Amino acid sequence: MSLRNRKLTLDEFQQERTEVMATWPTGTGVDFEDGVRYQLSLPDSKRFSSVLAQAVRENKTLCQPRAGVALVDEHIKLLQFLEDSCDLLPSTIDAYTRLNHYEKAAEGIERSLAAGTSLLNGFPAVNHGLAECRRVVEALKKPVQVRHGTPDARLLGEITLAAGFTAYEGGGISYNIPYAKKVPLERSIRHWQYCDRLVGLYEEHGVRINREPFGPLSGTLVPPFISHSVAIIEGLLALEQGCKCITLGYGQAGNLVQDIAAIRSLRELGDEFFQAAGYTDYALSTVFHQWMGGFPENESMAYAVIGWGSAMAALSGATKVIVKTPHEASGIPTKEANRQGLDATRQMLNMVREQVFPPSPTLEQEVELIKREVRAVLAKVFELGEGDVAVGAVRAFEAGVLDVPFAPAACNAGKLLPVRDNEGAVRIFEPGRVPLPEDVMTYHRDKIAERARAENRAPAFQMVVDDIYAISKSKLIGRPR
Ligand code: 8ZB
Repeated sequence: MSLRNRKLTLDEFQQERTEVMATWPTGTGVDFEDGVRYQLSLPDSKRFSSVLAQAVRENKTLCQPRAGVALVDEHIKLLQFLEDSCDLLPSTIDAYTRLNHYEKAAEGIERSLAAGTSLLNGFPAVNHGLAECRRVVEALKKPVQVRHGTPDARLLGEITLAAGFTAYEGGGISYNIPYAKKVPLERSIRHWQYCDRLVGLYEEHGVRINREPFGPLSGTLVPPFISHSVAIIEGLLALEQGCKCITLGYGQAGNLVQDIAAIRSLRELGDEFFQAAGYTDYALSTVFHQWMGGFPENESMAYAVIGWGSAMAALSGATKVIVKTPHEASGIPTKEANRQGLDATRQMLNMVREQVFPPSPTLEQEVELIKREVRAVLAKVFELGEGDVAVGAVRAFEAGVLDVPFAPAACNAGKLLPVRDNEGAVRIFEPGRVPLPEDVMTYHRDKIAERARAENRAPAFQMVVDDIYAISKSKLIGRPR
C-alpha cells in the first residue's frame, strides 16, 4: 500500500493537479491564484468559517438546508428563496457528478432546459464551471457549502473553491462506505487527501475554508462510537493536509440522552485526538443531522420528527443542524417544503436556545461509554496502521474493526448489528469484529436483554428490522404490535 498519512508535497500536488484538471473541459478555466483573490474579496458574512466561529462564541445552533437543482438560474432562485429562513446555504450536487459521470450530467442539463424543470437531483457544478458557479456565490448574502457524496471530488473541489464556495463536505471514508459499492477505500482516501491538500493550500494563502466530514454514514442505526471514530480519522487526515477549520458530524439516533452525549463526546474526543496527534492550530465545531433514516409519509408526522431533531440539536449544543423537510419520505423537496422544514426548525431552535439540559449521572455515563468505545476502536486502528491513521483505516475496514451498519461498500464487513434498547438508545447486538471492551459489550447485552424482556421476545434479527422501519411507522422503537 503506497497510502500514507503525510502532507502531499507541492510537487506531488501540482503534478496530480495537471491530470485532474484535464478530466473535463471546465477544469481548464480554473486559476488557483484567481480563486485566492476572489476568496479574499468575500465579506465575512459570506465566509462559512466566520459564521461558524461566531455561533461557537455565542453558543448558538445555526440551521442549514440541503438544496440543489440542475440549472444555474433556478438554483440561484431556490437558494434565494431559502436564504432568509436559514443561516448557512448548501449546494447539493447531483448524483451523476458525484460519480464523475459528467457526460450524463450534461445530458441532464440539456433535458432540464428542454423540460423547463430540473431533471437532476442536484446542482452539476463541474459541468457549469467556474464562472457560472461564481454567479451563484455572487447572488447570495450567506455562505455556501458544497454538499455531495463523491468518492473522487478533486475536480469538483477545484472548481467550487475557486468559485468562492467557503465550505466543503465529505471525506475518503464517509463519501465511500455509505455511497459506493466497489471503490477501493485506499483510492478514495487518497483522492480526499488531494481535496484536503487543496483546502490546505487555500489556508496557506490566507483563505479559511471549512471542512466537514459526513457524519451520519448510512443513517441507519449507526452507533455514535462508529461514526465518531470515522469522523475523527477524517479530521486527522484533513489536519495533516493543512485544513484548519473542521466540523465533525453526527446523525440523530433518537434517544435524548444518547444524542446529547454524542455531540458532547464528539467535540471532546475531537480535541483529545487532534491534540494528541500534535495539532493545535485549528477551529472545531459540530453538526447535528436531523433524523437520517426512513421518514413518515404523513407531513404532520414528518414535522414531529423534524421538531424532535431540532430540539436535540439545540440541547446538545451542536454548532449547526442539517434540516429535513416534510417531503423527506417522497424524495427531493419543493422549495416551499424545504423552507417549511427550515421554519419549523428555527421556531424550535429559538424556543430551546436558552435552555440547558441539566447535568445528570445518566448523561455522564453515556458520554464516558462513547469515549471508551471510540478510544478502544481507534487504538486498534493506530495499531493496525503501525501509527499511520490512513493505513490503519484501510486495514481496519478489511479486518472488520471499523464496521458501518447497513452500508453498501464491498470493503465494509457488515458484521456489526445494532439494535435499540428499551429506551430507544442504539446498542450493539452483535459486535462482529469491532474490538469493544468486554464490560462494554456486557453493558450493551444487558440493555438489549431489558428490552427483550419488556417485549416478551428473544433478541433476534427481527428486532433490528423492526427498528429500521419504526420511525416511518410513527415510533422510535420497533416493538411488536
Ligand atoms: C445523504 C443525504 C440525503 C438527504 C436530501 C434527501 C435526503 C438530496 C437533494 C436533497 C434537497 C436536493 N437531498 N438531494 N434535498 N435538494 N437536490 O439529502 O432528500 O434527505
